[in-house]
Amino acid sequence: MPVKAVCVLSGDVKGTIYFEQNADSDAVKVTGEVTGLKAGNHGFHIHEFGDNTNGCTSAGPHFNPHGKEHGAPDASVRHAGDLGNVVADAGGVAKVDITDKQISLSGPLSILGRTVVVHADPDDLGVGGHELSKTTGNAGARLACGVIGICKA
Ligand SMILES: [Cu+2]
Ligand SMILES: [Zn+2]
Repeated sequence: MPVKAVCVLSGDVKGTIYFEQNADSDAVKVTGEVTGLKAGNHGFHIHEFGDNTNGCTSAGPHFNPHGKEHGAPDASVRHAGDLGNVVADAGGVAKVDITDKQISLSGPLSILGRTVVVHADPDDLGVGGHELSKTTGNAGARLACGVIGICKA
């Protein structure tokens, strides 16, 4: 049986993100849609805490169980939560279709109970040369967030 999870993003920017992982697989499939964005790239991460008491701020930093620097999804040095960018079209809609092996829906790398954050700006994937590149990708404000919860398999 696969494990499935869902995250509802709310705010001016909205979306629903689905997560699915087969029992025998180390890959998590991340799909869904985000609307209400400015066209272009927007940082898309798993942040450490499933705490939205003070809005998206209380979700804390990027999920980083290995104590690494921020990076691109395909880089060897990255936070587990670094899923890169989603790309919004001219209508402000970003389709999400990511497969990632550094996150999981069970065990020590589990993202259940953590938060998805969509940012105002592009994630520079750690190579932008900004003082924030190696921690946040300089992705700017947190436009929308939501806690990742278990859903019916
Ligand atoms: Cu983020
Ligand atoms: Zn990161």
